[in-house]
Amino acid sequence: MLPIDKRLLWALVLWLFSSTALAADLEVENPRLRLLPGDLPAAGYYGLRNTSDETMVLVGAQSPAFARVMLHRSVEDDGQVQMRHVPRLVIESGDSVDFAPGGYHLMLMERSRPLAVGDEVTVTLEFEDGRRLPVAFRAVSPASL
Ligand SMILES: [Cu+2]
Repeated sequence: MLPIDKRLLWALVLWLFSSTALAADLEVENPRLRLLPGDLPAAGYYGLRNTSDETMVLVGAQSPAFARVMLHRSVEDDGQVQMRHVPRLVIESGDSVDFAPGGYHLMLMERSRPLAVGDEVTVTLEFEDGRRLPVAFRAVSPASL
């Protein structure tokens, strides 16, 4: 037997198991980050499919490149488009949600470093059951959307 701390080994096995299980349970399509000039908030768009047999509840996200990340939805109210904070987004088994202009989006505020078109930014999606899904977003210009 190798002199490895058993608890450490066990933690590693659990971590490997949980991260591969999550990757198999959710599919992320075309993750992209729309950059606006200056320190205006960036918007995160992607498709998210729940391929597991459980209901998944998205409750937030965070990124090392931004101080704050929120789940938003653009809604039209009396002819005016407004953004609302979405505290919980339920995705039933087999369903998918499209984060796209004019609907659901991630709002990423207060950059912690300068960003340019083409940069890769990690955004970690957070689920109600404590699961975390890191996703690599590509920064794009608003004109490309
Ligand atoms: Cu927003």
